[in-house]
Amino acid sequence: IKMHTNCRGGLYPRTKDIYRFDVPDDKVSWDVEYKEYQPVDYTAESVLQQPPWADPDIRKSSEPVKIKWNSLDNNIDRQTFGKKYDIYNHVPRNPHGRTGIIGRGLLGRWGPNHAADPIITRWKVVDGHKVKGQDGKPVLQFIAIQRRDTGDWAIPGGMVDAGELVTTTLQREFSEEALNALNLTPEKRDKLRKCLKVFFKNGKEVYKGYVDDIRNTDNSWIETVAMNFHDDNGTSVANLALTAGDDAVSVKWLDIAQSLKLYANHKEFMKKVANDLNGSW
Ligand code: RP5
Ligand code: MG
Ligand code: MG
Repeated sequence: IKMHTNCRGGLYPRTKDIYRFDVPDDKVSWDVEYKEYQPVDYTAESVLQQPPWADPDIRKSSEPVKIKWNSLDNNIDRQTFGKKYDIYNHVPRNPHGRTGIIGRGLLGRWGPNHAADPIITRWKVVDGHKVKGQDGKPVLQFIAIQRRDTGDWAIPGGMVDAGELVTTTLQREFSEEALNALNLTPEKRDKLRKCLKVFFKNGKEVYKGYVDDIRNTDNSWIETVAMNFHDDNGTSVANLALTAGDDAVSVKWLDIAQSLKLYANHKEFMKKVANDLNGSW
């Protein structure tokens, strides 16, 4: 199990005064005793209001809440891609260790919160020729969005809605964040959906598992499925006009290279993509 770093230390996102309890590297693992550990308890107001994507505050409710941990709970997927998570004090415990904060923070679900990340790639072409990187290999580009919340560049991913197929989430989030589909007329949106349906048929799994996301807590964390959709001759999605939408403020084709700085552990996914397609890194 890899140690998380983004969800440790400092101010919790979108708060003014919620600071994570310090967790040094050697105290991350639950197997190591940490007597002084006094994590802050924080769940955002937007989560406590219990929108459809959020669970009830099970620690505070008077009646016992029946949640099926580590399983498909009606249409909510509470399974992890890793080993089964443990339940401590009635709530799931982050399998990657301490984060300095308990409760759910900005996340709706106790335990895993499932996301999907569509990685759309093409070759970088200038004057009809593929551009080569320092390692002599052709340079790949992917569609990146700038996140409204942190300002970081990232994959246009998003959370899987209850009962939603991951293939649907991948297309929906890409359309919303990189093509601003939410602002299209229903007719145009429908046309777009049909076009994307074909392109999204040939996906390759890049990553499946825990995301080192700044929102993670001791009881709630993000897991994702990252899929690569490659437009090899640049004739399909590579030609779409990009417009940022929803929780994205900008969108553009970014060169895939080792120097990339991306949100969460998205850079790790890009390395895998470069390797899989034999592109420059
Ligand atoms: C990351 O946050 C995932 O990898 C995915 O890209 C994203 C999902 O959250 P939202 O974009 O919906 O905030 O952890
Ligand atoms: Mg979104
Ligand atoms: Mg998103």
